[in-house]
Amino acid sequence: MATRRLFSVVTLVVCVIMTLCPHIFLVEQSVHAGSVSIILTRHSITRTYTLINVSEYTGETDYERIQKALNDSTLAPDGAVVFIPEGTWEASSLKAFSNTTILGTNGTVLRRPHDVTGPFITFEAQTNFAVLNMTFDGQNVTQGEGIQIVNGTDFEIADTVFLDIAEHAVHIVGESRDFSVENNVFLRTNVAPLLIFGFVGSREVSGFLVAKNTILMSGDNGKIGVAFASNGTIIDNYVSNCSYGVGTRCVSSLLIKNNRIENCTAYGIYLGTQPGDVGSDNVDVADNYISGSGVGIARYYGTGSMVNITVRDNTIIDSSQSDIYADFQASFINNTLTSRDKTRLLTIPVQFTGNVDMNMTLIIPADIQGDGRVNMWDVGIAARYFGTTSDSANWNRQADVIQDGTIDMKDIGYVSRCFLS
Ligand SMILES: [Ca+2]
Repeated sequence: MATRRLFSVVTLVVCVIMTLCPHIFLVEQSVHAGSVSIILTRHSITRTYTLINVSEYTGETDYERIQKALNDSTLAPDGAVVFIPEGTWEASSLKAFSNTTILGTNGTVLRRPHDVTGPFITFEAQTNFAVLNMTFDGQNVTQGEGIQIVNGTDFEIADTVFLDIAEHAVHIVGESRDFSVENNVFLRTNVAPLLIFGFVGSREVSGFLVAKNTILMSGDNGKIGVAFASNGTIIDNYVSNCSYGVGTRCVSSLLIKNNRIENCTAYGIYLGTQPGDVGSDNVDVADNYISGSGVGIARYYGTGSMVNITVRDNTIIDSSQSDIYADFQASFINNTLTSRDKTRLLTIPVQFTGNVDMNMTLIIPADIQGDGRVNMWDVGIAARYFGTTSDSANWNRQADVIQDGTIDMKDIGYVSRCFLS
């Protein structure tokens, strides 16, 4: 009880409702009379949290007031909700702790002081925490990060707005596990605004959900980035007018599904691996809509192994260069693309079937002759141009099925395999 008097706080009961959905949803934004309702679905038990209202703390700066409240959260017997009321608070470089939910209301703005570059909030080696319903205004301070989480477990970033943050608005690194980043808005946030990054050479970040986020107008390396990570889902996000939609490096057991990616200048989705990486495996890219990219989907960089990669049921259209730039082995199945001309096979895919252009005509790269089938005629044409290059006077671009500028055994091999299969 002495602890509670110290806080000058209200004890409240947080309703916990079990569902299969592993997220927290804020269902009521007002905090008054000791009642806050949070449906906390990551846990299956009812918990009593201590409410700590930052407005009850004094200090010379907003930073001091908020940090005092966060420090007191460590004394709460069963965890705390640190509530930051409506208004603009100038604070950055805050440290936050386990068993703490930082909760704003509509109109709670945390604004970075112009001369401070540290992350707004850092959680380091903490567990069971959340940031909900906040707005972070980075004021474009160079190198300023948003929320930085190092080796965190069991946490949630949701219903939060990130504005004008120079780099890594949400930065989750190290061995972080079991978390979700959901229903946030990122506006003019550059340099990988939503970045999940484990240790180079391993995949220690694991067990994550990135869902229903919106990332807009982030033209300097703006993207959802996931690297050295495993067992994750990136679903139902909207990325528009950024550099990339979703970028990955060295991932395992990742589902990239039902995202809408529009007008990203470089790549809609890339699956990079670079020397020294352990490569990527078991990546399922499904049901995404990618429009107006430079390149719709590609490896983009690296030579690490890629195993069991599937690109299926996506709509990838109106890319300025290629919708599919297949510089990696994968199964490309049932995708809708702009046209065959926007389909570039740079290596032999495991499978390329059921893909159609916008007229619903099957795209069959091995059909050199163009009669809708792959047969001996196509093998014959490839053989006739064997050894020619794009510099040759009699160059036949259609016969360069594996589009590397040379008609060689790769082309004949691929056409033969399509013919025989
Ligand atoms: Ca070729």
